[in-house]
Amino acid sequence: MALAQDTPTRTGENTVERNERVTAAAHRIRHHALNMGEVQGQGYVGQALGAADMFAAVYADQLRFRADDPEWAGRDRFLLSTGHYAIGHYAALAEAGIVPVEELETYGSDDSRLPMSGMSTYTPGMEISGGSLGHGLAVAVGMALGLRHQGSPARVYNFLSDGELDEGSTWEAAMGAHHHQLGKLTAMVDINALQADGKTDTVLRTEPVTEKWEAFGWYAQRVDGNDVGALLAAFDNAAAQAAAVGRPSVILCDTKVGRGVPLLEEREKAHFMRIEEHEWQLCREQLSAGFDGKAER
Ligand SMILES: Cc1ncc(C[n+]2csc(CCOP(=O)(O)OP(=O)(O)O)c2C)c(N)n1
Ligand SMILES: [Mg+2]
Repeated sequence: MALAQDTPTRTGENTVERNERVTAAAHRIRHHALNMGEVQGQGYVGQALGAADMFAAVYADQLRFRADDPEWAGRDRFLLSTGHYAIGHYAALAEAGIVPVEELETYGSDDSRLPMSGMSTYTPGMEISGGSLGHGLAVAVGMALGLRHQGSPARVYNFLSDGELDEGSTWEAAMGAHHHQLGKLTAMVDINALQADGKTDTVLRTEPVTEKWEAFGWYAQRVDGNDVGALLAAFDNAAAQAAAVGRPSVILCDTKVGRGVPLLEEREKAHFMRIEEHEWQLCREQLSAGFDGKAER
């Protein structure tokens, strides 16, 4: 069983080993994402690369799940509100052993279990259908309440985008989570400073983001979302400082669209990328060179 686990903590692992293990998982997630993107020749590849470290921190370190039983009642729930980030999530599910790696090449094809936008009815491990932005946190709040009612120890994670902070429903849910003292709820926001219509601060200015979440009663941390060590430390802090007192946590992650592939990091039209046939191999080479420390950054 690949990374399947009932308890995320690996005994005997030191901080360096933990960081290296999760960083390697993030690297494989990025490779999977490029391979999936190539199937269609285009897509939300930049988001998957940007958020790969977040997906890796969750799937390789935090979540309790059983790869051979994705609906195991005791599992932690990971809710992807941003259906268009499905490439990143499928790559993480493959890394976790929930979806076979070979299946990734069916991405977006007819009859595939991996549609272009995340849908719970199609994909094992996909808890919600998330294409309509701004709903994931409310579902996560309801799920966390329901699990608590059942006496379940399971935790709930919601992955949001910075565009979802434009939605009033996100903030209503944030108030509800605080009101109900949902200490087992963790939100992760991918602040890639980008939305479909342009840069986030030109579409709708949401800063100062950390202070807003704090004002809503959450334990809020802002980290470099492409720094695995910082992400893992933030999860540790959240568990130590918020969960025990019944306070929901949010980890605000500054990420770079296309991270790890310089060719894509520089793209102007980054929300939905079209990548030429000859560029995919170059992308993979740049990714590997960066990981092996051969690229100049
Ligand atoms: C309720 C809702 N409104 C509008 C859209 C159309 N839409 C799809 S992606 C997107 C951008 C949202 O921002 P973000 O998720 O931060 O974009 P990214 O970082 O992926 O570029 C929008 C407006 C949608 N899916 N749902
Ligand atoms: Mg965004």
